[in-house]
Amino acid sequence: MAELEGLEFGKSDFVLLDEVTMEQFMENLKLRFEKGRIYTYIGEVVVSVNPYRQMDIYGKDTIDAYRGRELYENPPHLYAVSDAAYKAMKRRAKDTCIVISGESGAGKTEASKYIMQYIAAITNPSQRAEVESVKNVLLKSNCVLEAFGNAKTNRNDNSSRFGKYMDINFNFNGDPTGGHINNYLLEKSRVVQQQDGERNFHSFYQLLRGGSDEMLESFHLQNDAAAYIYTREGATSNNDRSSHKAVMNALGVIGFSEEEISSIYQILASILLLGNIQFESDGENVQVLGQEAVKHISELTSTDPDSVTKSLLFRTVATGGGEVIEKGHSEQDACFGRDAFAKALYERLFGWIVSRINSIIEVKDYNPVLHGKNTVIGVLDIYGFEIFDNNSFEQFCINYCNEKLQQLFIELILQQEQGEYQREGITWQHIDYFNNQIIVDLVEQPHKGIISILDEACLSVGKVTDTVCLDSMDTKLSQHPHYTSRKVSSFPSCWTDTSGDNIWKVSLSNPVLKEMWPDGQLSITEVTKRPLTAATLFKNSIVALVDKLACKEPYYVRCIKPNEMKSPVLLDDARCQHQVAYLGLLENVMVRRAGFAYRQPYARFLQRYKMTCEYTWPNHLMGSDREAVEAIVTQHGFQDDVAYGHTKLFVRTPRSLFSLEQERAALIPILVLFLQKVWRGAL
Ligand code: AOV
Ligand code: MG
Repeated sequence: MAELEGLEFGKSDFVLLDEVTMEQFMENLKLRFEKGRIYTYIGEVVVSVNPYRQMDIYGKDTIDAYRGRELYENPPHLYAVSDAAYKAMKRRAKDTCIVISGESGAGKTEASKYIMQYIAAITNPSQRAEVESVKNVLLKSNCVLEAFGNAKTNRNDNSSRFGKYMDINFNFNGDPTGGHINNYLLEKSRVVQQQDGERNFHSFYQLLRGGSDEMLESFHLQNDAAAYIYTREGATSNNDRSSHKAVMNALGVIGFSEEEISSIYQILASILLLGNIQFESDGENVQVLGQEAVKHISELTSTDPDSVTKSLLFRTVATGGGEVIEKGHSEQDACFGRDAFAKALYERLFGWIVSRINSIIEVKDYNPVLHGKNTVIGVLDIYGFEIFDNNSFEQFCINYCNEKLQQLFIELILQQEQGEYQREGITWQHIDYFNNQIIVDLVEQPHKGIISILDEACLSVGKVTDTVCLDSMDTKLSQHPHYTSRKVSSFPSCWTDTSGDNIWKVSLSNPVLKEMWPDGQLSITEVTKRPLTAATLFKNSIVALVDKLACKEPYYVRCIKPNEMKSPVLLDDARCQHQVAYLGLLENVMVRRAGFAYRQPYARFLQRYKMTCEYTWPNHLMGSDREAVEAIVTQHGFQDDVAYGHTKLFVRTPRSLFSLEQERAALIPILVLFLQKVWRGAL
């Protein structure tokens, strides 16, 4: 609200626009971007534009300036909302969450890291060792998860290929005591195939470029990404070398043992070797080409080479009579099985790393009676909305997840406004907005939605093809206003995740692999019972996530990607308008302004503006703060522009406060002069 930086930097809150139009919104966004002001508020929501350059706004001085301050006391910043979430958690014992959204490359992951760094910096002033260690693990976990869960895509060089929700637990002192990470659907298809110009997960290149000669030799690897089918599309870089070091260090700091760390890299190496295995067929029998690789994989995973070969060439099927027989793969099926197995290995490895981190940071020995309420701040950083040349199953899931979060944003922002007006006894005017519930329903409605329709199609008897999937959607959804028929590829296999029905009959002695496959066999899926499809499992996990977020006090960061070129100087109008529109930012401004643009507890308002009124300066003699605030408002003549709530003053138009701010700004130098004279004894 306060124009702390002067108007040459544009308006620090979109609520202050003269008119809420796309033109004015864009003009302000552009002006601020050009002036290096990447953050702007809509009330308590932070709109962030990716600067695509290093900004000098995250240092210790900035952290100190924001620590413990109110939102309007400083220019807009991630730190201000982080502090607001932290204060709500600490002062009011509220569980809060910070939800970061925006499309791929808009700056979500960077924002989530700054938020965590801020929280780490402002907590544990007494430097207690156990709290420092928790903070360290939380911060270092980012480095590890990025290595294994991020990759270069055509939209973002460091794109998150998994969703992450991290809870940070706090004790009654407001110091972190632990945390928990939930991960959502890793894009495992990337392990075996990438689109042109993209890379596999960073971890592979880091190992190949950064692993020591001895390490690579013992893994039977060459330090050349082009030598492996799974990584030959992307090249390694010097960054991979330094990142490898950082990841090894982070794993150690977090508390992974030496054995665990080598197992992780052994599994990565096995996946690379597995990808190079080829098959040949003499028309009848299929053979593995290159027994050497099989031997190396067995060695790295501590398994028996014969059973590895057997698992690559045969699958177990149940006959009509209930007998279980082994059936030879065709060459194509063998390739498919190999890739399915590589994907499963990587997915399990990633899941295992997350659960290992969780076991280290989980809050232990917490006694609520002794320690008071254990409160939580959740930080959500998911994969952003994306459209590729060929959108696949994973994009369907990613984009559905983004729709769900948009739905939550709509509900919570409106709910919050309404709730606040109700609590304070104020009536307000309703605003229309596009409710994307219809899109969410199209995807997830029982029986009628895409997930139900495809579940039914994919689990039916007989051969399920992409055409079968498409036909059943076309038949049932062609009347839906938001449905367009699009060609799909590889849907049935991804959808059910059972296409690689294949149990690797390999007994496990490697302890990490044993933990990854607690059932004792390297089974990709269970063949005995009909499992939930991957799509339904994903939907269930997202529904659970939304429930988790909905019961917390939310804070929002809405990230905008300024251009497609990663340029620090270009703000592409059309691209940004599109994002402003689908993020519902104009509606957000309208809702915020519909009733009352600003609200402030009486005491705070008084503290800030008491100098502008003779009845309140230096102290008021009225019965209550509310009466004192009434005196200020009346003296400045905007009594028709406000409403008095039970604990807060509500101001309808920004203009009123703006004039008050200007008066305050004009008075400050006079006041300073006055105080200086008092100190010098001149008065
Ligand atoms: P994302 O998380 O929103 O995309 P990132 O946070 O990875 O996007 O940001 C993409 C890139 O933009 C980063 O690697 C940085 O180079 C740059 N960047 C973003 N924010 C900042 C900042 N505040 N300061 C400087 N550079 C920044 V995705 O994970 O693809 O949806 O799935
Ligand atoms: Mg990201």
